[in-house]
Amino acid sequence: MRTHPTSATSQDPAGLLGSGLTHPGVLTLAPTVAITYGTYDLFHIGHVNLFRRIKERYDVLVVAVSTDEFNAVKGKRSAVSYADRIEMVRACRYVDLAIPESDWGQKERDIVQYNADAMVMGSDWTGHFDTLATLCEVVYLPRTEGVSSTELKSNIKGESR
Ligand code: C2G
Repeated sequence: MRTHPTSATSQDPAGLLGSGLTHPGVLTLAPTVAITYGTYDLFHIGHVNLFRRIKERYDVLVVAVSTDEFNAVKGKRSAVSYADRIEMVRACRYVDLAIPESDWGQKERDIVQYNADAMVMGSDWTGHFDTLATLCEVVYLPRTEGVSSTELKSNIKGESR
């Protein structure tokens, strides 16, 4: 936890940082902020586990959900629309704020805008975002084995049976 002077408004874009901890003229403990990125197609336990593990380490979780247009750039096509995917992420109790992810370069901007202490991804992205370590902690957490949107899709199509 960081200590922080009371005037935290410019660093509190979503009113997450100031809640209940600030008293005029008193040094406050600013909550720690983590940000993560993904498609979250066919929202599953692997996504939930990642969010839960992040909230076990940080006070505030900001999740950037890839738009359908950005997924096309990533060469991915999701079964569930962006509008529904971000609503499902928002409905997860571990998530404090969900925003759109629309390009590879937005991470640097987001880390500064949300005053993030950490950018966290699952271990399948290990090493991919180390350059962000100049701005904040870069953390790769173990993936949940045995579940993925791709596997779910092929199960549904009955391909694996
Ligand atoms: N994940 C996990 N366990 C699984 C499946 C996924 O921990 N069984 C994690 C991934 O490691 C990732 C997050 O869930 O951190 C979202 O995964 P995807 O929706 O597959 O995200 P992806 O399309 O890889 O997009 O800028 C980064 C990209 O947006 C990542």
